[in-house]
Amino acid sequence: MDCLFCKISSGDIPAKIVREGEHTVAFRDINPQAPVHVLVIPRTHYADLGELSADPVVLAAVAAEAAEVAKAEGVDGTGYRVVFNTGSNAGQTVFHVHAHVLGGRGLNWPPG
Ligand code: IU
Repeated sequence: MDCLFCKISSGDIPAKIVREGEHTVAFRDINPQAPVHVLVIPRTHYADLGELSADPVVLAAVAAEAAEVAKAEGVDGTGYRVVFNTGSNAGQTVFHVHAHVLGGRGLNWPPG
């Protein structure tokens, strides 16, 4: 399968890796929308949150890793946002599920 995030996970395409675990890889977004903008992906390919939900172990690993990234990046105290854009209305552009971890500034609500 020709998937960019699978290639980042396997190391075939370089990325600014923040943390790696058994089930997940966390790397800096190439086009950051906040001072901290890290993507957490599962190593296994799932297209979106709906597919990932069928694997509760990996789903939990992605959620736990998002929290660990926030801690490691020093934004757990001030607050951060975890976003799964899912489908076209939400603006999902890469169909290997990823959690955006955003922080380091005030984040507006509701999002655009
Ligand atoms: P989205 O939720 O599917 O819209 O998010 C995809 C993100 O992947 C987006 O924020 C891009 O900047 C980011 N990204 C990346 O970090 N590296 C890449 O090579 C590509 C996209 I293509």
